[in-house]
Amino acid sequence: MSEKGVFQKIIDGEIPAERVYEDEEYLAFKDIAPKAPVHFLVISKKHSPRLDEMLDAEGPEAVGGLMAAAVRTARHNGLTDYRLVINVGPGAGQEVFHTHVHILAGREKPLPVS
Ligand code: DGP
Repeated sequence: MSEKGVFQKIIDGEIPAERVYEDEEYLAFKDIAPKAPVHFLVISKKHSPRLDEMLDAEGPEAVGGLMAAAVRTARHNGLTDYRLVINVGPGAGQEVFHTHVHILAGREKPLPVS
């Protein structure tokens, strides 16, 4: 078993995060280094390292479920216009290997997240 990752520690309450949405399967919290006035991260509580591996291991329902959780997070926080970003792999800027969706809002053109 590999060492517990930072997002798993957030799920388990071992490190603090400002939670903005949560249900049985998903958790969303504020990014520690926001790239826009609103910058949330949405994760599944079931760990998968990256989006392509999530698809292979769990199927398209898991990918769709994560995207739906991102939309619910946006709605829950009163957002109507926002950008969703998923970095897949280190070459694309992925630094945390627990698949996550960035929600960026509050700026006309949010900066890239890597
Ligand atoms: P990515 O580059 O796509 O893997 O994005 C990882 C994001 O995770 C990055 O924007 C910063 C954020 N992040 C890293 N560590 C923590 C943490 O301990 N708490 C919170 N809230 N966010 C974190």
